[in-house]
Amino acid sequence: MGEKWREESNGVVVTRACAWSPPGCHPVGCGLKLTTVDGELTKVEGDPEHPITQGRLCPRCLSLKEIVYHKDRILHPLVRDPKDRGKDTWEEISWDDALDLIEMHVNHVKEEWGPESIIGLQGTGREVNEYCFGFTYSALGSPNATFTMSGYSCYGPRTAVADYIVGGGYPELDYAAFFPDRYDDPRYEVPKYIMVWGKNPLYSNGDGLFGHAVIDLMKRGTKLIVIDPRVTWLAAHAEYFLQLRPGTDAIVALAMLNVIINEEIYDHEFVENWCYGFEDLRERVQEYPPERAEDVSWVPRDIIISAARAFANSKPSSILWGLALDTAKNATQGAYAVMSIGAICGYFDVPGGITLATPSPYLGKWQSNALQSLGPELWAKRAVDPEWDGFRMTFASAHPDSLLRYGERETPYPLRMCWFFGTNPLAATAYAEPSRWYNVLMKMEFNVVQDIVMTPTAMAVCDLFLPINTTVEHVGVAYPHFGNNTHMLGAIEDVVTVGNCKSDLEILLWAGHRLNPEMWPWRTPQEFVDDALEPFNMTYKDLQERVTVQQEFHYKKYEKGLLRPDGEPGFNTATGFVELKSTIYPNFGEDALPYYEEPVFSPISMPELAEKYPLILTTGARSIAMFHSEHRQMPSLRAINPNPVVEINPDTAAEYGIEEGDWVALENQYGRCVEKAHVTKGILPGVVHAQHGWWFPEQEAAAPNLFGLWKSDVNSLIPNDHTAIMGLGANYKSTLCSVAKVDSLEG
Ligand SMILES: Nc1nc2c(c(=O)[nH]1)N[C@H]1C(S)=C(S)[C@@H](COP(=O)(O)OP(=O)(O)OC[C@H]3O[C@@H](n4cnc5c(=O)[nH]c(N)nc54)[C@H](O)[C@@H]3O)O[C@H]1N2
Ligand SMILES: Nc1nc2c(c(=O)[nH]1)N[C@H]1C(S)=C(S)[C@@H](COP(=O)(O)OP(=O)(O)OC[C@H]3O[C@@H](n4cnc5c(=O)[nH]c(N)nc54)[C@H](O)[C@@H]3O)O[C@H]1N2
Ligand code: SF4
Ligand SMILES: [Mo]
Repeated sequence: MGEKWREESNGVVVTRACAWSPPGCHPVGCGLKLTTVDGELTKVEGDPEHPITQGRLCPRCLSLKEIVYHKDRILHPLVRDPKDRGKDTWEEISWDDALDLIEMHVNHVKEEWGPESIIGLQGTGREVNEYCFGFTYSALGSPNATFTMSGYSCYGPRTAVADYIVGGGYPELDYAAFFPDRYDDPRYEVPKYIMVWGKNPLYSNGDGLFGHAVIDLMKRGTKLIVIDPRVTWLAAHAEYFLQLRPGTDAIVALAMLNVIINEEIYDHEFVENWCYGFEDLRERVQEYPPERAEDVSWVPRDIIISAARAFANSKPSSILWGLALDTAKNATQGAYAVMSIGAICGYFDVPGGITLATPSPYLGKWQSNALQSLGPELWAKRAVDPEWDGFRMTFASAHPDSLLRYGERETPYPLRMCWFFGTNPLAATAYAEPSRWYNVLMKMEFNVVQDIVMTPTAMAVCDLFLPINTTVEHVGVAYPHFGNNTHMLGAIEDVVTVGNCKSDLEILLWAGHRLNPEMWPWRTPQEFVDDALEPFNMTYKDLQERVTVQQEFHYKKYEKGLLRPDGEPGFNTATGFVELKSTIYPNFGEDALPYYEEPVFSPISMPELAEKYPLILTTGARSIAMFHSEHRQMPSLRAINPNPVVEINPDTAAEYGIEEGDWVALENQYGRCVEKAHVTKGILPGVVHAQHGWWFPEQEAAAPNLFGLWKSDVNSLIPNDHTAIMGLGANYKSTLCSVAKVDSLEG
């Protein structure tokens, strides 16, 4: 230990820093050692002194140099006449002129239609997301900022469950991330089991979790229970593998609860002292014996029973819950059932269990001031359909599916300007049924995008392109779980400069200064970050010198009055207990207890449709080489994943005359897409898994091709408007399709 944050010798400078975005990643804040010579990045290595990643990096950071200096990067602001959308007629413009244009259009749309006609759209949890809602509220003056996945179905359902049921930040695997000595800290205990539920952390490192920690723990004796329709690496190394039909998670979880409750192997003391509604839950789970779960989910009852027993009888154990729980229609019920398992086994906030947290003060004050600046009248105009009170009460955000409908119907008000903050949603990423969004976006007066490369979304519908710099070109702070369970803060560094690119924050500061100077007083990103770090008695400079600062942590916070704002013991829920029976859900027209609901489109819910589209389609399991639609230009990464891949079981492939490497068309009542078949026993017969986010930067940019946007667009098969009652959940990982061999990608 003890290496300095920066060392220089003979003109070679080595800087230790943390990564976030761009290129895309969640705030894992992995440790980088960046070598620069004469202002040029010459080497990227893992930082062995980083407390969490300890020198390890995934291929995307290892190939950072390719991205930083890639020829496709946009190096100057670009503008195009809105009449020319889809044409490659971009022209360079100065930053000042770009800001003039923004000011003009924002003012015009506000005067003509009202500020609510401006919308701010974010994608996944990149750094810009921390600023873009506040910017939409306090600079653009609109209440309509949102994350554009149908049913807000990434992280949203899980955080709603965390808030309402658990009342303790985002519950996360305890991997000793808070402790300098990590696994050797005397307070820590290695989990006996980790239940990996609908997550593939080795590839995804989602939301701030360093996924490789699971392997660290396996080396120390942890065993796995994996719930996934595909045989991932972790599934192949699991003690129990529950290979389920996509979209049936809730029934598997309810059957595990059934076993744990009926066999009396739950933590009686925790349930008695800290849980509300246990008897009601006991009654509810009687409806879900393992036999019924087997029929529905295809997981053999014996495996459900043995996995439930192993988990409950092995203290401490933990749960990693992933995106597959969000991207189901009854997301808030599936995730609820899964967290209830953790609760009744007594694994919350114990060493080696499931960590809970209170919100991090980083940026909190600024975000809340920005929201307040809107005023109640404008806030009331936020696009959220009336039946989605659950959403309205939970998220300081517009609802993406409501916004789409407002845009389509032009009522109660039209949408006229869009600002894309780090999202490429037409490219089979955030949007379901993307062509519907395309039509709405084409009606806008003016669309602005901040990105690093020309994307299909920018080429199709944007008028002003603001080029941003990468994670090694600007100052910032990485903080895992976006403040919901933050084990460390990490310094993002500006070690090189490329072109005339600016950081997201710098652009927003400039634009904010023009549009609402009172709310945007900061002159530089560093000033802004210094202010945000004030609650930590730290400046950016202090963080830079320390590189990472681990946060303090206490186990069993519920016993010590550390979870609730009133300082009383208990959980930060309405009752003060973990709510095994929710006191809030019924207010939103939702059942107070977890239940199972078939996916909207499945052989059981739609047997006639399934005759035409007989296969179950799950999508978007992460590729290690790609972050959603990103990285398709990078030679080292494209070599790992050169084509869009659809995984098919050998039996299913034989039935349809498909062989390894064939191009195949997937089709359903919503749309069609072409991908390359990978025939593998790693997926259940009758189920196919298709990659998402595909476009082809090497193809023609201009419309109608738009970098091949619509060719491998699996999201054109995913329905919108099918969220659950609370407005949370969607169908990205469970719908129906047919498969047929075609000649080529063009097929
Ligand atoms: N490399 C890389 N990393 C990423 C991203 C990326 O694009 N690339 N994206 C980031 C984002 S935004 C997110 S949200 C996270 C998500 O990361 P994760 O939470 O890990 O989610 P996925 O990788 O989408 O899916 C995880 C697993 O769910 C399985 N699965 C599919 N359908 C079902 C189902 O119905 N039930 C169950 N139980 N399992 C199912 C898949 O087979 C897959 O193995 O990753 C983040 N990290
Ligand atoms: N079928 C299917 N579709 C899915 C999923 C699935 O599992 N299946 N997963 C979904 C999930 S969980 C999510 S979160 C969405 C994600 O959806 P999006 O976030 O829209 O994903 P991307 O297409 O990668 O868009 C990100 C864009 O922002 C740029 N970018 C990267 N970092 C930054 C940054 O720091 N600042 C700025 N300004 N730009 C940046 C990138 O170059 C890229 O063009 O996709 C969803 N789509
Ligand atoms: S998860 Fe991978 S891409 Fe993301 S910061 Fe860590 S090493 Fe980099
Ligand atoms: Mo996501």
